[in-house]
Amino acid sequence: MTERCDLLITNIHAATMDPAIRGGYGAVEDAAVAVTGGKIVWLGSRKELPDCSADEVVDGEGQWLTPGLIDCHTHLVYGGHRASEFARRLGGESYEEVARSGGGILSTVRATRAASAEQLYAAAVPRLQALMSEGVTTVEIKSGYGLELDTELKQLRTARRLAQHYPVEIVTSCLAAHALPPEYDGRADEYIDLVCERILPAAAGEQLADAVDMFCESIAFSVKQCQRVIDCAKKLGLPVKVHAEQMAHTGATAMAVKAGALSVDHIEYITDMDVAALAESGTVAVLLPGAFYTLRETRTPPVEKLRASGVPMALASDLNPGSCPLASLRLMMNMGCNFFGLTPAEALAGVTRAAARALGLSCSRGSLRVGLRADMVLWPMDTPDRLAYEVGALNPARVFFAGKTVGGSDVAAG
Ligand code: DI6
Ligand code: FE
Repeated sequence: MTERCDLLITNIHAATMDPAIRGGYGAVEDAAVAVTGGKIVWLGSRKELPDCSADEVVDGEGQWLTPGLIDCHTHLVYGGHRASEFARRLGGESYEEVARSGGGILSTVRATRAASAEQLYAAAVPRLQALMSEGVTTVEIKSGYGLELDTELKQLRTARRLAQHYPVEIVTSCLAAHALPPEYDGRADEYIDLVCERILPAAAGEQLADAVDMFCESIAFSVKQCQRVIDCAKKLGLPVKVHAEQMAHTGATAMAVKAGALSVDHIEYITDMDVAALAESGTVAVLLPGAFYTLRETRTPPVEKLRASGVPMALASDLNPGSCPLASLRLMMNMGCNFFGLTPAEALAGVTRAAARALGLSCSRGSLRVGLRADMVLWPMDTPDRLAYEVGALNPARVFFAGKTVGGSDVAAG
């Protein structure tokens, strides 16, 4: 480290989430962190901190510093809401029944097509702000409520625009293969032609998509159709992610692993063979307990087997108007423990290190290590176990985005 740095944070405990440091949190107690040019340039025990001066010094007052949280799976740009569908489901109809009767995703497609770019943006802002207030510094946002060229691009442009106005990184996925639009009823293969020949090339051409996602499920697209989407993404040079085995086993995970997908998401119905295939791959298992909870599912993903096989497990909100209208990644950490049996340390790894990997971004974020971007959160707590344990009152004291303070109660207090 040079003697001068932009920011020095001392008197903290660091939950680095660095697997090279022992213990689930990669904890360094009584630590200091130095930042220059938006990146971490030194991190270690405060006693070993070299002589240096800093433009800004923050006394962490014995609080814990974690990596910025990463929500690696959201659908947070959409029009309208589905409160009436919530009532129908409470009355006993299933998610699939509502979807098959023209509600569900297609109801949001109608509202998203009808919304202006301005309206879409305005509706997305409070959802993004809710995540950011919890220390989220990177958010993945999917399209998938347009299902035709213009609206898919409108959604992706809205996601990009959010990043221009808020101190957060937005990563986009084109999910044009989310549902069959009504105008293609009975012609799913022809819709996949449209996705591969028009929508994905246009999204890639305008650099609006960082990845390609698809919904491989009986109410959406078959493995064969999804394979065509994967082939197209590969030609365009885009990585893929797959909504897999959420409601039944379809073979989506095997397909995704073979394609070298970044992640398989949901995976309540994966088999032992799928777990073994994931363990051999670089593909991350993304767990979405909020959708499990909202749909009142009973089948949980096989966390013990995933853990025993060493498959990295990310946790995300799946924030969307149907299966998870819950804009809280902290709540997902709590649900990941209570419903799926994650440990609190696994829950934090799930929204940091593993989430970065699920986005193909582990070279730049997801843990506190020299060389990574200084996306960090200072929490007023005496143990990081509290992050998954409690929700609502334990909030960031300070949020750093690329080394700049962008939020937290310390800032609000002035
Ligand atoms: N799986 C989900 O959980 C969301 N999409 C998907 O493919 C649900 C989207 C919605 O109901 O609007
Ligand atoms: Fe989803």
